[in-house]
Amino acid sequence: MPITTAYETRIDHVSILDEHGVFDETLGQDLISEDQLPAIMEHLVFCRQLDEIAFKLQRSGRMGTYPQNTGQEMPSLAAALAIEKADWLVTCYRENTGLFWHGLPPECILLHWMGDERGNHIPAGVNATPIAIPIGTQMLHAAGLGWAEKAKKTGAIAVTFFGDGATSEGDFHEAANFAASLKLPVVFCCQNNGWAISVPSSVQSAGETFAQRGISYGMPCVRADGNDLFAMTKVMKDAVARARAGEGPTFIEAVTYRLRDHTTADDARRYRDAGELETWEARDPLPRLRRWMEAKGLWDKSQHEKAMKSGEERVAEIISNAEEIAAPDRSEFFDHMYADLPASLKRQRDSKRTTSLGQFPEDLA
Ligand SMILES: Cc1ncc(C[n+]2csc(CCOP(=O)(O)OP(=O)(O)O)c2C)c(N)n1
Ligand SMILES: [Mg+2]
Repeated sequence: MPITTAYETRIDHVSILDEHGVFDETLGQDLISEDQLPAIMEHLVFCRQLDEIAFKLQRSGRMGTYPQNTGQEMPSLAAALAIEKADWLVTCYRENTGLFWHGLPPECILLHWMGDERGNHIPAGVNATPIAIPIGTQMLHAAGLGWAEKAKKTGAIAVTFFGDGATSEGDFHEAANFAASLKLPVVFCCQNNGWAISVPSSVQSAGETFAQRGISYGMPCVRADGNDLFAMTKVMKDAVARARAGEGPTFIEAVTYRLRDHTTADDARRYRDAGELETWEARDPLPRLRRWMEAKGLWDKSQHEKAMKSGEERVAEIISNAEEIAAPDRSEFFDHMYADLPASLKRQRDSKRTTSLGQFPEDLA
């Protein structure tokens, strides 16, 4: 038989709570405890409030730029629910819900987008990396972290997030190949939100799915409804268990949608169809979860109002913490460059002058 099948595969699509409120009891059973759901909903309400206020801060000149997370809250939150404190979240910039759940102070994110480098100072004990703006770099960091944890035999793993556009970067392919070949404890989660700024995902890749990008590296691949917290939690838990058991990485494609502009420097109305937006607004992950929780008696209007009020107060406090941080001293610029600062730089630090501003007076003597 000259022609045989060299390879065959199948990619599953996982959905548990769909946009019509239908819940798959078999798959959804015991995924997230009912006791935990009210705290999750409070968190989601708070994160969305922060997202909307961050937009307004930028519009009123109090923030440089900001990429809204609205609509994409579930994938990273599911990761945070599925991992342990010692595990790593290695993200790009639409993963606030997961980062905050994993312990990152929200002030860090605001400071980052306000242009304050101290936003990238992750507190000790929070295993997260600074959000990555150069597209794709973080996937390599996740492979490296996974490799280090494996070498140290800690049992900790790394979950990395990236967009559909980022899968076209060489960095993705290097990280995926490295992690799969060495069976590293890493989870690759692609948030396919339909767009890479103005490039639709249909132009980004000729493949039917982004999930299949992991196949060539020998990773199990799965697609899930990225607007369904339960589906995302299931695929994350499965992938985390594989990584933890030493079985190597998994590729997850979370099918979701960016309900706002790419960043505050964008106007998506210029390239995006209003009808498409409307379709995805009906799939908004927050009202979907809220309706289901209300129907199950796990949430009600008064709890929602309370969450909105406490969320507003918390957001206000976080903004004032971020805005009232004392400006850094110029000399701090030198503190992180060298273990032992060379004499010429010590001189610049102490005089607050560079030779380009003219010679030092003592040299003229
Ligand atoms: C290396 C690099 N190239 C280009 C850019 C400019 N840029 C910023 S976001 C973006 C699109 C990213 O799309 P995707 O990966 O789908 O993420 P999304 O913004 O949709 O979440 C581009 C090209 C960048 N930040 N870094
Ligand atoms: Mg995208």
